[in-house]
Formats: sequence, C-alpha cells, structure tokens
Amino acid sequence: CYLWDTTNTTDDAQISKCPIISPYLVGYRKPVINERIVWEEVLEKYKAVRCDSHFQPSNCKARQKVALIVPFRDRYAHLEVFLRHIHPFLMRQQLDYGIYVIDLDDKIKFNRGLLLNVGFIEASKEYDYDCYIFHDVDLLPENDKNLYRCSDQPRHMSVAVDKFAYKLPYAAIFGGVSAMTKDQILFVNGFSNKFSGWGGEDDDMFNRLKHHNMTVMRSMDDVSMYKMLKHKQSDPNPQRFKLIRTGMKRASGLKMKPCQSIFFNLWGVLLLGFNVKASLVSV
Ligand code: BGN
Repeated sequence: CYLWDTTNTTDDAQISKCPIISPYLVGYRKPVINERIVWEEVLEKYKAVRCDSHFQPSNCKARQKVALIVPFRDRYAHLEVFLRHIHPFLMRQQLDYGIYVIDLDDKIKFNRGLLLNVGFIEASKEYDYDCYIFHDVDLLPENDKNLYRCSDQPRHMSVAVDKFAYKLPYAAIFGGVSAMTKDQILFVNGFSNKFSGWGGEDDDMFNRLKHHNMTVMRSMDDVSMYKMLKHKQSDPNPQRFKLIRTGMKRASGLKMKPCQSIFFNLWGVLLLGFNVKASLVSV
C-alpha cells in the first residue's frame, strides 16, 4: 500500500468518466474462503490500495465515491477473508472507494446501529462520499454485477444469502448489506443507537424509511447473491421488539399504522414461509 500523495491525484478535468458498466466485471465467482492468506502476496497484488484502505481507478473518474462501513467485533478471521475478497471486487467495479472498519471498546456491548452511525460520521469527515454501504463482515458478494452504488432510494443489497437458501427471509429485511446516500441517511437521522446486542436496528431503519415515505429498492436475486461466513449466533437483544414498537414514537412523536410496521411484514413471513420472491421489488 502507499500513502496518499496529493501531487499524484488525477486532474478531474483531464480524465473522462468511467463507463456505466465496468469492462472488468466477471459476473458470478465463488468466493475463496479456506485458502491461507499470505499477507505479503495480498499486499503485492493490491498495491493500488492506499494504506488507509482507499482506492481510485487510475484511468477514469469513478461515477460514485463509495464508503463501505463495516461494523466489527472480534472476528479477525472473517475480516481477513472479507478484505481479500472485497478489494478486487470493488476495483473491478471501478469505484472510488474507502473501507471503514468500525470497532467498539470491549467493555461496550455490540451495537451495530451505533457503529454504522460512527462510521458514517467519520467517513464523511474524510472525504466527500456520494454513497455509504453498510456491510456486515461475514457477507461476501458472489457476483460483481451487483453494483455497489446508491440510487435515488435506499437499497437493500444482500437479497439472496446462502444461509437463507438464497431467498429473502422477509420482505422488510434491511440488514446485511444496504446502501444509502448522505441525504437519505440525514433525512431519517441515521440508525438508532439504542439497539445493544443482536437484531432489530435494521428493522427500525426500515420503519424510519417507510415513515419518511422512502421506498427500499432491491436488485434481482440472481445478481445479489452472498455467501455468509460461518459463526456462532450472537446473543439476541431481548429488548428489540419493544424498541422497534416504540421506535417511531421516539423518532418523531408519531405512531406508525400497524400495516406500515415491520410486524406486519413479519406476519408475511409466517404466511408465506421462507419464500418471499425477490426481484426488482420495493417494500
Ligand atoms: C431478523 C432481525 C434482523 C436481522 C434478520 C436477519 C429482529 C427483530 C424482530 C422484530 N430482526 O429477525 O435484525 O437482520 O433477522 O438475520 O430480530
């Protein structure tokens, strides 16, 4: 890796925009997870990545500046596999990107929403990003046609995960990997900081988006495929149901109509089983 040298930056006026679809995409490629990692080789191979985990294509101007925010706790083995997989994946998409791994003091209980908010604020201080992708460290995208960019509505990206038999577990899911612009994040005041322990902060975000009349977008499930790395189940937060129920009241003093809330969508899971079909859907 190399340090950022401002004299070396490409002059925006002299360089043309990267194509909408990068010529380097390879489509589906099974993620490599068991191979031993030799860091010297990785560093040699990806030396275009700066020491601060930032990369820009050298021959064109990326269409979006993307910050990947990765909440983290203890899973170093996952982090190595994830970084080795995601750097070449994002490079092939010709993105101008930075990766932010946000760790929490060991004394504090894991809080995904809080870590994502911190990542958003810190990344924004560093660079003028267009798009923030909130990314679990245990999810590896399998197809590079799953474009890591934002759109005019928030995107849920981990549509088809192998652990869930490549099916959407429920229509309102917003966890795993999701993409939002700065405006979208600020509009809903980010994630809730109140969800300590596993679960619910993503459902609360879904409610916030709904409440602000936004539409969650998804791509086709044959493109949005992910491999989930194996880990033991984290401790669910027993308070999460109550926090979700009262979330909108806290956020705006308003209560949601029952049909708008996650609970309505969870009923959908019970009724439809594990088989909500994902396509270009909005939920
Ligand atoms: C859901 C969790 C999500 C998680 C998905 C996928 C809750 C709240 C229940 C009302 N939601 O069950 O946070 O992303 O599973 O693992 O637990």
